[in-house]
Amino acid sequence: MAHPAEWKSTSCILCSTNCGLQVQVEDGHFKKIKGDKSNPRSKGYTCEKPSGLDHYQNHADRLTTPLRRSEDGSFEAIDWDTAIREVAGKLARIRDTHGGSKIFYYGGGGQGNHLGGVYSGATRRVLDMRYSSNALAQEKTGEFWVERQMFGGRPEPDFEHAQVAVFVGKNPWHSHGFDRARPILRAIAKDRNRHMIVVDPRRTESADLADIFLQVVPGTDAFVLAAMLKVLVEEGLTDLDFLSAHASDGQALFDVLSTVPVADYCERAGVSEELVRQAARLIGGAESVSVLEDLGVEMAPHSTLNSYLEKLLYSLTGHLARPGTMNLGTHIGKLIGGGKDNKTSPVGGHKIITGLIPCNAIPDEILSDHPDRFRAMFIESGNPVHSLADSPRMREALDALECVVVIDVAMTETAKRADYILPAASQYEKVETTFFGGGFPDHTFLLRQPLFPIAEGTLTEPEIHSRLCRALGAFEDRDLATLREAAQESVEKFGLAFVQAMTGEPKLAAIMPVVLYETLGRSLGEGLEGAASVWGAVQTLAMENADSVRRAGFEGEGLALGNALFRAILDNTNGVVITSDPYEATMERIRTDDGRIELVIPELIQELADLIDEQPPRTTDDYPFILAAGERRTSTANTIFRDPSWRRKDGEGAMRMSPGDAEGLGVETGDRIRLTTKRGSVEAIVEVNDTLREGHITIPNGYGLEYPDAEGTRKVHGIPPNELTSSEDRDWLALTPWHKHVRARVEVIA
Ligand SMILES: Nc1nc2c(c(=O)[nH]1)N[C@H]1C(S)=C(S)[C@@H](COP(=O)(O)OP(=O)(O)OC[C@H]3O[C@@H](n4cnc5c(=O)[nH]c(N)nc54)[C@H](O)[C@@H]3O)O[C@H]1N2
Ligand SMILES: Nc1nc2c(c(=O)[nH]1)N[C@H]1C(S)=C(S)[C@@H](COP(=O)(O)OP(=O)(O)OC[C@H]3O[C@@H](n4cnc5c(=O)[nH]c(N)nc54)[C@H](O)[C@@H]3O)O[C@H]1N2
Ligand code: SF4
Ligand SMILES: [Mo]
Repeated sequence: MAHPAEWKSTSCILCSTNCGLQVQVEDGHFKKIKGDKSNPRSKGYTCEKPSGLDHYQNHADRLTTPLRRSEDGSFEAIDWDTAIREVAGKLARIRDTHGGSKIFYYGGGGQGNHLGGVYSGATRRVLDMRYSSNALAQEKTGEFWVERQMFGGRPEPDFEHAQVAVFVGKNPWHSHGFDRARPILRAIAKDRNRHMIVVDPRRTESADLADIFLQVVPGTDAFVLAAMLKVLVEEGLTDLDFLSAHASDGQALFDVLSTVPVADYCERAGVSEELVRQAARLIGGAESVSVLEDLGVEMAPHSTLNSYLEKLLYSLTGHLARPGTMNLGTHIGKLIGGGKDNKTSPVGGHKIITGLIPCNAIPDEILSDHPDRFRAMFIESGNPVHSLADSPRMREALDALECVVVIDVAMTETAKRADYILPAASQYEKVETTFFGGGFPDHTFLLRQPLFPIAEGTLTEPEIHSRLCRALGAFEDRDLATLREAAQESVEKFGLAFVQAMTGEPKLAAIMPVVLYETLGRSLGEGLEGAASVWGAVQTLAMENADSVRRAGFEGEGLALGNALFRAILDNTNGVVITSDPYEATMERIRTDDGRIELVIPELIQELADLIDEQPPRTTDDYPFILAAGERRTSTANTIFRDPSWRRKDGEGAMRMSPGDAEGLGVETGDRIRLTTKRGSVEAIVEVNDTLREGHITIPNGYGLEYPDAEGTRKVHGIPPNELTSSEDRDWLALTPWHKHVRARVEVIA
């Protein structure tokens, strides 16, 4: 008789919110998946997508052995010892000949796996790899740059309590981006005292719930946002008391805003001036406002300027540091490099923001005869050939490198170009977590524990990095004896010994995450070794935010406080509140030079002033459409699912087009068309869709992966969006690609 399977806690890995899940597993498969009501963040909520998670855990493209490229270009299976020895040898040779800065690191995590990136820190130090990047540097670095200047931190919205919710180029119904998005959107829509404003060229599922929907001409958000800010100033809706108490002198900004022609800018953006004024009045008059921007304005013209104007909406109206407004919370772990934003890329001289080289610059930093060009690339948990702009050029760049090493779970478009592929255990076969958005006033954290045994032939990232560091001569077992002994005794003993080692032994300090893994990690129990770096992260958190940690109910001084937190994280597999803050903490966390919100960013004020000379739209006779290349839909989850059979509908990923445009071309839903940009041309299937403006077309993200079909023939399923994009259409400051704004042509296939 079968006994009832056990429910285990974990979380979804398909988007940044990482909703809590309860699952049953059997024979290496997910059997049942449901929302976890005891998860403090998601409280039982999930969307429709995690039901497909077995397609991530089990699929035909899982890697099961290290692979090495042979002379004839094919891959041959090699054992782990050979793989580690050769990878370490090759990369060390490049470091010793040309310098470690010529080895470029990319990736480090997806939506729900950020520990691999932490452990890579050790390998990077040993190889002296100075430059790195990841997908954030093709979406969020412009926003980060603005936030650093204005606040010295990253304010997060509180839509659960906001009276007015504003979404700019963001469709939370499908893309989420905050906990329990759909119930919260519905609650706002139902409540007559609460309001939603959506700025989007498409009448999205979120826009359908909005009180004010500004259906902008694609790429004109800067005009709309400038007009709203002008109305706020003109109609006396800014919060002068707040500004005089907390903000810098904004005269240079107000001078430019005073010249904004509201009616004219609304006309250029294709929206009603009256609606724009109403939206500004709602924001100015509300008790609380939260605002969220995303790819619709970041991957479009005036990307960084849009981020600045969006942040001015809530800053000028004083919507910070209260429930329902924008707040600055605590952070655990690191997704971005530290340091000041004053470095530039070695070849192109492009701004490195939050430690990340702009993704759009990567090919140019390789395909050059500049002495400082990158000569090797170490890629981990990222698929840049598929996900960065201009896939053909990215392939060319990878092929030009002396050595490409990829750590992944799957044979991806990127792995296919590698010299060595190191297969990783899946995200449900090891301890993992996300460092994305923790929440305010309560910051929750969930450490996922393994659900399945590690797949045969694979290793976890901490183990891979540890072996690489060892092969590179960074440590030997005898260096770790004292720490291992201490760890066997207790976490407390270990903590003291570790602090001593980190201050007294620079050799070990350089590879801190791997030392943690090899010492504390080995004492945590089988399968939990990778949790060791979380101990380091919580100690940092507890040191920097002791009061916040205590308010969450933890006790102790110094290391003891962090140890208490670490234990709670190991014990509470459905998540735990790690810090708790009063709203005043937000103002104290503003880390600009003078502790005041900086209203003036000179580079962007100039761009704002220059808008006056720009006449949208940006289409041409050859390319009369604006294509948004990479729309989030119910059938997309980046490239986390490779097996196309996870999709219940929209199998090919249709190109959406307005009824008017379809009629003009004489096409109907299901017809095939040819979609062409200056960079590439693909066939697509049409979906006539009345949520689009005329002249605007969209294709989904995450499609176009190669995967065996029913007969076992490898085939590309749907459109790989970046065969159509180019890396030169981009923001001047952060180099963010304009994926939502690709000029295109559509032709009927006879
Ligand atoms: N289902 C699903 N959810 C996901 C993901 C996924 O792949 N699938 N990916 C996750 C990731 S990595 C991210 S970064 C987020 C992204 O989340 P979002 O940014 O919300 O997703 P998108 O659909 O790419 O773009 C948002 C909106 O921008 C609009 N837009 C296009 N052009 C313009 C414009 O010129 N102006 C304005 N104002 N809007 C415009 C689009 O119509 C769309 O509704 O989603 C996350 N969530
Ligand atoms: N044209 C266009 N391009 C876009 C977008 C768009 O809207 N339009 N969106 C962009 C955005 S916002 C983002 S965030 C990127 C996302 O693009 P990527 O950063 O490339 O991210 P993912 O698709 O999440 O893929 C991450 C990789 O991690 C691998 N992986 C999964 N689990 C593990 C694991 O446990 N260990 C290891 N080592 N690897 C693992 C997967 O197989 C996959 O290869 O795409 C971007 N590309
Ligand atoms: S909202 Fe995101 S994290 Fe939550 S269940 Fe859906 S895909 Fe998973
Ligand atoms: Mo993203």
